[in-house]
Amino acid sequence: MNIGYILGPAGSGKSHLTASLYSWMNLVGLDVITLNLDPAVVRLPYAPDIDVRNFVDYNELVEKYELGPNGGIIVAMDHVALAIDDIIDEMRTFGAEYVLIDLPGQIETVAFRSSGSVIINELSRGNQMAGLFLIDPTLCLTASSFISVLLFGISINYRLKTPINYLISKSDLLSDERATRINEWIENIDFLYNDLNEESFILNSELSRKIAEIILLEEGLGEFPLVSASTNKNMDIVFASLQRNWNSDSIF
Ligand SMILES: Nc1nc2c(ncn2[C@@H]2O[C@H](COP(=O)(O)OP(=O)(O)OP(=O)(O)O)[C@@H](O)[C@H]2O)c(=O)[nH]1
Ligand SMILES: [Mg+2]
Repeated sequence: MNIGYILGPAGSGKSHLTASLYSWMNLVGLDVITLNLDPAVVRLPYAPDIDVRNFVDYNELVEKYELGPNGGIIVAMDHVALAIDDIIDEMRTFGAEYVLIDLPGQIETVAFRSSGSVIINELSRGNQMAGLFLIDPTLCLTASSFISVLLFGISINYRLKTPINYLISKSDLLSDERATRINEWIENIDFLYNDLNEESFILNSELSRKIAEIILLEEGLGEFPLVSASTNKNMDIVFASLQRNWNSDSIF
């Protein structure tokens, strides 16, 4: 199976992108299914073919162990890790060529805890994996916030060790001016560096420049397509970027 998993900060549009990409793939005749891997989600903008909520009862765990929202999702993801073989068995019964996985809002629980590595490692066994990291443009109004979101994506990449493409989500909310600015930051490091310097920035400017150079020049994060789940903008480009990673032997 070719598995595309969708991650990004809370509210960055993961579930809506899953819905939008699924619809596009279906429309062009690809054999695709969706897996909701968020045990705590209440409403989804699509009807998942496989739903982790049928394997792990988040509310019951919260009640049983008297947990708050963060403790609840941590314990629930531990239970997802325990149930991952059964989830994969159900995935296989569909015999689909492509699977899209919608990850939980609290992405730290997947990225930074061992349950997340267990889940991703098990899914990777015998399958091609590729991630999509959503950059919410409303969180990138300044150069420093743009860098901090990218660093978050890179640190997740270190943990999950599968190739990741970076997308700018909710592009229908972006003014032309903001879209141009973000594009300039990506295309020309001097724009990013100048804007960083204009902020009263806490890191020293030499360190800022080095970080910007490493993540945009040396890390080679690739293109940053502007996508929108509201208008279905650039779903073909998103699929092509997944496909490049599925077809490559690259290990991050
Ligand atoms: N305008 C616009 N709004 C969007 C788009 N994608 C998502 N949204 C809105 O952003 C909010 C969050 O979207 P979700 O898809 O639930 O985001 P998520 O990353 O799955 O959220 P969590 O799982 O809670 O972290 C919702 O109010 C969506 O309607 C988009 O492409 N355009
Ligand atoms: Mg979601």
